[in-house]
Amino acid sequence: MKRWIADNSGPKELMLPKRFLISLFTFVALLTTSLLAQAQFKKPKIGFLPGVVDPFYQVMEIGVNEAAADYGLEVVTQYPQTWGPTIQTPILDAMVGRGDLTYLIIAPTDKEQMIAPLQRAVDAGIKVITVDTFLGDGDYINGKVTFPLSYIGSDNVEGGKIAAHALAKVVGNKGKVYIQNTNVGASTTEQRGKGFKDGIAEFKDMQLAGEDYNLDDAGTAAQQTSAKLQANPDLVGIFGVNVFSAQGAGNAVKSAGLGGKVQVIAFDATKDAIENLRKGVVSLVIAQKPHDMGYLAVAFAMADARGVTSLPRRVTTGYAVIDAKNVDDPAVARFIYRVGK
Ligand code: T6T
Repeated sequence: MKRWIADNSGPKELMLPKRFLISLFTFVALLTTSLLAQAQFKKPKIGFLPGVVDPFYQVMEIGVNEAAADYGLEVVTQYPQTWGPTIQTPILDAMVGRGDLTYLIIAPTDKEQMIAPLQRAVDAGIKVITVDTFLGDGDYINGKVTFPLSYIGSDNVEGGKIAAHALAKVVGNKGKVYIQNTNVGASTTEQRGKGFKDGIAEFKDMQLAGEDYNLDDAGTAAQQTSAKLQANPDLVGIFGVNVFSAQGAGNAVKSAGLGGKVQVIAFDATKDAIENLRKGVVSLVIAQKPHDMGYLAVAFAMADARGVTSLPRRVTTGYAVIDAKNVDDPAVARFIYRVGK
C-alpha cells in the first residue's frame, strides 16, 4: 500500500511494512467487535427499595452505592417512612411506573402481601432481587415463589438460636424470658422469633413469658416491655428482634432501674445497642452484614445483565456476635452499623 506525505520538498511515497498493516487491521477488527458488544450491552438501572428508614438499611444503602460506583451504574433509592406493605406497595408501583428501571433490589415487608405487587414489577420487565427479607418461604428454586433472581440475607432462624443460647448462658439456664417482636408476616423477624423459641425450648428450666408485636416502633416496644416487666417481676431476659424492638426493650429496662438484672439480647448493631452493651443493659449484640447484602445485590444485577447464569438463588451473609469483651476488637467492631458521622 502507498501513502503520500507532503513537506516542503514536495510529495513522497511512504511504504508501510506488511506486518504493521496486518496488526493494524487486526486491531481495528477487535475494536469494532468490542464496540459492538458494548453497544449491545445495556447497563442495568437499579431501583433500591428498603424496608424502612433505619441504620440497618442505611448501611445496606452504602453497600449498594459503593457497588454502583464500582460498576458505573445508576441507582434510584426510595425509603418507606414506616414498615409495612401498605406503605411499601405504592412506592414500588411508582418505581415500576417510571419505566426506566431494569432491576429492583427490595426488602419485601411482608412475605405474602408483597408477592402480587412484585409480580407486577416482573410482568413489567423488571428483574427482582430480595435482600434481608424474602417472599413466600424464601426457597426460590422449589418454593411457592420462584421469580426473584436471588435472596441475599442472614439466616434468621440461626440468629434467633444464637440469641437464645446467649441469653440462657447469662441467666444460668433458668428463668422466664420474653420476646419483643415487630410485625407478623415479616420473614426475618418471624424467623428470629422461631429460632429463639426453639433455642429456649432446649433448656428445661426456662420458660417463655410471651411475645409482643410493636409494629417496628421503639415507643410501643418500650411501653409493652414496661407492662411485661411489671406483670412479671421474675423476668430474667428479653430478646429484642431488631433495631427498634431492642431499643424499646433497652429503654424500658433502664427506666425500671433493672439494667444488668434483666438481660437484653439485641439484634442489630446500632450505636444505641452498643452504648447499652457498654452500660451493661444489653449483654449481647448480634450484628448482621447489611453492607454485604447491598453490595452483592448490585453485583448480582450486573452479573445477570452480563449474561451470567449461575448466580446462587440464596446467599447467607452471616453475623458478627458482639459482647463486652470483643466490642473494641477492630475485626468485630467493623460490623457496628455506622451511618453518617
Ligand atoms: O433487623 C433489620 C432487618 O433485618 C429486619 O428485616 C427489619 O428490621 C431491621 O431493619 C432493623 O430495624
